[in-house]
Amino acid sequence: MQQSKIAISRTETYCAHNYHPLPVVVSKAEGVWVWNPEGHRYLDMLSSYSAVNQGHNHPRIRAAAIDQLGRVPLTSRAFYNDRLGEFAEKLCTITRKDKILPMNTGTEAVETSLKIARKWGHTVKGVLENTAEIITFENNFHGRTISVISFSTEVQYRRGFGPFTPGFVRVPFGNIDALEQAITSRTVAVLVEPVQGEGGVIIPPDGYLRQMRRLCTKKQILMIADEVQTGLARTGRMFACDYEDVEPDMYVLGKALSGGFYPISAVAADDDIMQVITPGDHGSTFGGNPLAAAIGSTALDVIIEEHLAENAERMGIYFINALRNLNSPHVAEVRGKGLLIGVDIKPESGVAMDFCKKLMKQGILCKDTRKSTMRFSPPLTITKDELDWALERIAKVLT
Ligand code: IF1
Repeated sequence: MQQSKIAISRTETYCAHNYHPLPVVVSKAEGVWVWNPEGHRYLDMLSSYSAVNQGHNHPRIRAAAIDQLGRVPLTSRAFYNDRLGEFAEKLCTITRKDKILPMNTGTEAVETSLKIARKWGHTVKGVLENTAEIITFENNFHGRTISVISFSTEVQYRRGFGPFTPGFVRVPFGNIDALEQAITSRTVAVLVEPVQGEGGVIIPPDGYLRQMRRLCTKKQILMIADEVQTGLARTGRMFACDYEDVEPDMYVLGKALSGGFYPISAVAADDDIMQVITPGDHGSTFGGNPLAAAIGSTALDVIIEEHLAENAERMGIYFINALRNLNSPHVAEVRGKGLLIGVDIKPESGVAMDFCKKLMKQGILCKDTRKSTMRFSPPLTITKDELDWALERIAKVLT
């Protein structure tokens, strides 16, 4: 435990306490498995918050990264590079959009989509400058910047960080009438997570996204789908919107866009929207760099060629049914879509973190959210045998 203890104490001494991690140190990772410095193996059922859908350290993505590192990692967008075009074309094909705007973190891509929506509202829809409104949902999570937490409903994410950015309206998630009533002549967009991840794996009623799509089309409002966490096969389809055959006006992507090797994010939209951005309007030092493009291009290949969406759907159904069949006295509800799964712990049984700590002792890593929900989101490469290995241990803790 010596090396782990040293790693933890140095991190606590020299790193801001903006997280309270489980007391486990990961020093090696491959596929669904991670190891601590002392050689203990754990099954990772968080997947770095869905950034390693392809499994940790995927060899093909690693090879692409190493190859590009030997050429040129960063050029800035002041010049072209020979990798971005290929990555952009591949992502346009997958999203069925005309263009992408490459950024680095998910939050940056969310901010980018908000800027595009506001500029589209002012220049195309004709909303008076500085009056644009964007509708968001209670229990949302879209990142940590000041504008994004301006529309968060989580007290802790906002406490002490004001004043907040105006122009955002919040309505209950899943209620189409509340959404319709919140629309005004100044509304330019709706920002939605097709499944609310941090909110506790909240799945909206069937047809909700389709109704939202119809309403946005009718009212000339942009539908922005934040698929940073639900996208790229996590819920059993390439995008969670695919379950309802909904085409949002903008996709916001991140996390698994790199397979966990590098911060890569992007906004995808058609020309009639993306054309509002002209040279110099927006950007970032690392956005669209050749290393990110090389990694992202291969990360997308892996998702498609290894049929990760199909596996996520099949394994998700198996896993959810097995969790329900445990009939645990501590579990109030098991819900999920693909391998984005939430298990609600009954208040009388304690908080979800208590069970995450017990699972860690059994060699399984997962995370709680909103105190009462355990979140299971293993890499989408997981096999039935690996799930059975996990279920044996989860049964010990939950029954
Ligand atoms: C943390 C949550 C998950 C996201 C959606 C944008 C972003 C995220 C739907 C921003 C990021 C991460 C952030 C991380 C923990 C994790 C998380 F618990 F915070 F909400 F996954 F559920 N849209 N989610 O889920 O992307 O800037 O982080 O790349 O902040 O603690 P990012």
